Amino acid sequence: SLKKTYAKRAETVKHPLSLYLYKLMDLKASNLCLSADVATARELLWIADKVGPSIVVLKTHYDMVSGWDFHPEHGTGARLAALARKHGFLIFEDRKFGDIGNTVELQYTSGSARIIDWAHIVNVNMVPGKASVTSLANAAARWLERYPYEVRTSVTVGTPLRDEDTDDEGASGLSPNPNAKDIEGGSNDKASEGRKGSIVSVTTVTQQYEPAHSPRFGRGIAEEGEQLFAGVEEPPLERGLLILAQMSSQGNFMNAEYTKACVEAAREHKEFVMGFISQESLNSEEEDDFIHMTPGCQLPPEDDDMAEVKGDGKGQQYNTPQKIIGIAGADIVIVGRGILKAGDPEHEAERYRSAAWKAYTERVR
Ligand code: UP6
Repeated sequence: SLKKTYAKRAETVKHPLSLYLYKLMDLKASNLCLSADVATARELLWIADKVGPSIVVLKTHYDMVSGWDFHPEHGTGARLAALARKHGFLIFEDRKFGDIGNTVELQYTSGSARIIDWAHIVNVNMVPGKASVTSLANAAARWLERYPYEVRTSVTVGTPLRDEDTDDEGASGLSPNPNAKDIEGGSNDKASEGRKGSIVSVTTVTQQYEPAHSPRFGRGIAEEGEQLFAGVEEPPLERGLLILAQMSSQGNFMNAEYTKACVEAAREHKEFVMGFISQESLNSEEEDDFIHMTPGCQLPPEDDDMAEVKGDGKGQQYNTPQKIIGIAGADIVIVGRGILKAGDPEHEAERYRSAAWKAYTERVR
């Protein structure tokens, strides 16, 4: 199954959000997740907009971000959700829930952050037992049911906008530009071949909802005039979970037996569990199609590609995209400081995207 393309997997996968993600990956020629570990909400929104075209998932740790605005309609979560619609990526809050079922449920759905409202994906540290997975699954199902009226947005796609036109922050009165170009990945770059998709502006949006409920952010609701990534539909409302089955850190306690229990829990909750945070592919049974996202990823510096990638001196261990995707068989690389600490994060994100995509194309060839 390591030979199967993302497009092929999209044809059979059951989880609606995984289906959406596979489509995005295929369309953007990207299997890159940015771990947006920045200090302020301002930087978070800035980096999400800059790196958005190169990634399919944006990973957050909302609790390390200062100035996070909790306002449901125009706070940080809402603004991230709008950027996710504009560039075509999913938001993954790396909360690593790890408590009794009742507590994780409340941490997921309540409090100031109301994570479930803006994060398409969350993850769980299953140390307290499988009940934490069941509870999060139930919470997500209830959340979905609370909006049975379904906000239907019908989007008439307008003229594609040029990339440059979207740079300006306050540019919501964007002038449609007929000379639109596709999001490019460098024309002489082999790994970016076949990338499609561009940003368009929404011209018509119809929303219907019961008067008792106001439309909430984070549920893929676009507004008139908003910029949208064209090529795939908006993400489904279903939420997804990743189980933390293996860690990248030195001397961690997640042994083989623990990892096996994580796979079992995933198989028991296929309607909610999309896959794993792991260091390798854990799909074994014929029908398994879990998605694997792997942190602990860096490339050697551009000017010294023979340099070894090691750790950060604080327990983190790094592997290259080639090793993670090509050899270990994971699907998405998660990169934080490798991109964030670079002089030009936008350029560096493209370098990681291209390397990880190359490892994938070589694997499925
Ligand atoms: N992360 C790991 N290893 C794991 C699980 N999660 O590093 O096993 C998370 C960290 C951080 C990111 O919390 O947000 O992935 C890695 O960042 P880095 O690329 O800067 O090391």
